[in-house]
Amino acid sequence: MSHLDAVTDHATRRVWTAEAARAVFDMPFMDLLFQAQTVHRANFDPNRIQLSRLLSIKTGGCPEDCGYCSQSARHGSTLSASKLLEVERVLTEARKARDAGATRYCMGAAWRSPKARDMDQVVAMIEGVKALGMETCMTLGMLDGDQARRLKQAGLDYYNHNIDTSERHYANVITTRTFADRLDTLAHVRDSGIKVCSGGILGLGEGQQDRVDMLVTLANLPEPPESVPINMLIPIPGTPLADAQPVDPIDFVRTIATARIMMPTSHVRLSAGRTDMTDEMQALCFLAGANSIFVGDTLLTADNPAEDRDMALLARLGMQPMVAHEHLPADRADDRDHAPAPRAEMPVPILR
Ligand code: SAM
Ligand code: DTB
Ligand code: SF4
Repeated sequence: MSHLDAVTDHATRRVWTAEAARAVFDMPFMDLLFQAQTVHRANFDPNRIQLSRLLSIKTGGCPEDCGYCSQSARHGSTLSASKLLEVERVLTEARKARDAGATRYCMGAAWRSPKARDMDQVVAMIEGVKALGMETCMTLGMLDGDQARRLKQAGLDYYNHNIDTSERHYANVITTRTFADRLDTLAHVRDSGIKVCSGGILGLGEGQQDRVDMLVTLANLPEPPESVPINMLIPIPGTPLADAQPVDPIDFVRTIATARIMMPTSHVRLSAGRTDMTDEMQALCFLAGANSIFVGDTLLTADNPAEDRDMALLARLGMQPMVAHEHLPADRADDRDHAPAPRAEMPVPILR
């Protein structure tokens, strides 16, 4: 995309009101899915999916009190804390993930924010994983501007930092930092030139409007995130949300579809919680516009579907993995081994 295109795109981009977003979320389910799939096809090949792999590079002992998390030292979860992994160990794991078909390697640390003494090791991990030909992503907690620039210099492609829920509901889930802190880090990441990965979790005791408002915040950022992970809470024994009310699967699919319509060119990732979803629910999420998943038996600390089960599902659905750096619609102009997706007009739902 040229600079002029970027400016035009920004100038013409729709600013979402909570009311307009809620009207999308509340559409009859069939209209919502049809519209989401149409927007999806206008921007992506609907039969391709981006595969990311996660590794916890520093597990447990986190000083934050996120009510959903196994890694907070403030809850009664049984997880024991470990030190930052050696670079070689990370690269061995990344090589295995690449050989199994993952194109993006996401490294997560249970930190409030990275310490100065850890930065050299983190930088070496980014450089090493990049040298394997994979896209790199990190999620290390809050960053200041200098830290974001350092990670960018090392070659980091994406930084994951979720807003998790609406501003209204945030303090019911996390008290050791604010929603505004999250937005500050996202601004540092964006300003440094690293691509933004930001989304949230459903099942934190939020209402329908909180789900919609979370998407409004993401879609109305100065630039929407390139990646939007939508997680379904994995209830962790010992955490305050261990017994939270499960999410209605239809509401989960509605949230994915609304994210697709509001952020047409972003990758929407069907993230945590897939072990508790049927194949049919996952297929509905893909129909609603999700086009990325985490593969591999473990997320950070919790289970993910077995790799052979995922590959069988993708094969049954006729879905092909994307290649590394195939993430923005503009990329599709490149000579790829697939035909470009047809451009479709936005349908007008007929309401009687
Ligand atoms: N410490 C860093 C931070 O919070 O930004 C990075 C790691 S943190 C585990 C990454 C994200 O995983 C969280 O923001 C949250 O959205 C998601 N997550 C954590 N625990 C989860 C759970 N039990 N179920 C679903 N998603 C979860
Ligand atoms: C995201 O939105 N989900 C991933 C990734 N970003 C870092 C993490 C999911 C964590 C699930 C719980 C666990 O494994 O502990
Ligand atoms: Fe720490 Fe991140 Fe877990 Fe919150 S989500 S407790 S910041 S590891």
